[in-house]
Amino acid sequence: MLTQSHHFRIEKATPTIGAYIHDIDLTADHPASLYQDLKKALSEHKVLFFRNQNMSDEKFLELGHNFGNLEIHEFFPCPEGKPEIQIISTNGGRTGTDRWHTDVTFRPNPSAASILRACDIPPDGGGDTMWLCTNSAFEALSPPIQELLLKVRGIHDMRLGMSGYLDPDVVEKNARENPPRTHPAIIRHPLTDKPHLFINSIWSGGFEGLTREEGEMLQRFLFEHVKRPEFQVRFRWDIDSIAIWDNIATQHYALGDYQYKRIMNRMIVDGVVPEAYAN
Ligand SMILES: O=C(O)CCC(=O)C(=O)O
Ligand SMILES: [Fe+2]
Repeated sequence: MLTQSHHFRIEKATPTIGAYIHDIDLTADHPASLYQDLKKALSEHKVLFFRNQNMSDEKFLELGHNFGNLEIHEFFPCPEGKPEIQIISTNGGRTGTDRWHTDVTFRPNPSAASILRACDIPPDGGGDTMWLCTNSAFEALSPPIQELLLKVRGIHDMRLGMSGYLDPDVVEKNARENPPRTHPAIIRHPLTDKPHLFINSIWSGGFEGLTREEGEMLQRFLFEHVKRPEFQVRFRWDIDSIAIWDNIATQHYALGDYQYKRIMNRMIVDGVVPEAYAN
């Protein structure tokens, strides 16, 4: 059943994932029912795209607070006095986020949602972001592989994701505060109850109970499997575009195909400890 709202218009981006939200000004004051409708649309479409949303940092924070409690992130700078906003500034090439991932799965309770705003983007294109649906990725696996994955927990390790991208001292300090932990390989989405593949190519480091060789083989297969275009959507940014994604239900990939200072602002909304789909 497709969510309809009298507050805005929804246009699906693909049959699987993504929706453009039209006729909405996120800087205006809105009733709680509008945010309820947006959250429903987010559960259904997994990533929502908005254009022409010119706003101050204060308005951006207000938007974030309407989605939940905002978290502070370990490694990004923030605007003066606004620790809940991360400034993600890149110049293209290997940025570290040009790998399929779910944000902060090294945490006990990875974020429920992320909100990203384009502040400056390459003028001639490039720097698109892609998302994939981890429920579709799970459903496309054959039943014996699903059964295996339903029984195991994946290891998530901050050190694996950050090594080579950040100053080694920063990696060490953060890794000490965030030791490796496990999450079920297939989680139950807390809002939709659907099964989602919860292994990603930035933070995942094998499986509890499998040998290293078995884990590496299974992971390599899953990292390839999620790359099927049928699971994905790609968004071309304009300045003042916003994307809001359900972090648990998706993975994303920021393309590094530009040579320009690209500046994004992001907020992350706190989530719950993921539960196994089958328990
Ligand atoms: O810069 C982007 O498009 C996305 C970067 C990213 O991985 C994130 O914001 O979590
Ligand atoms: Fe990310």
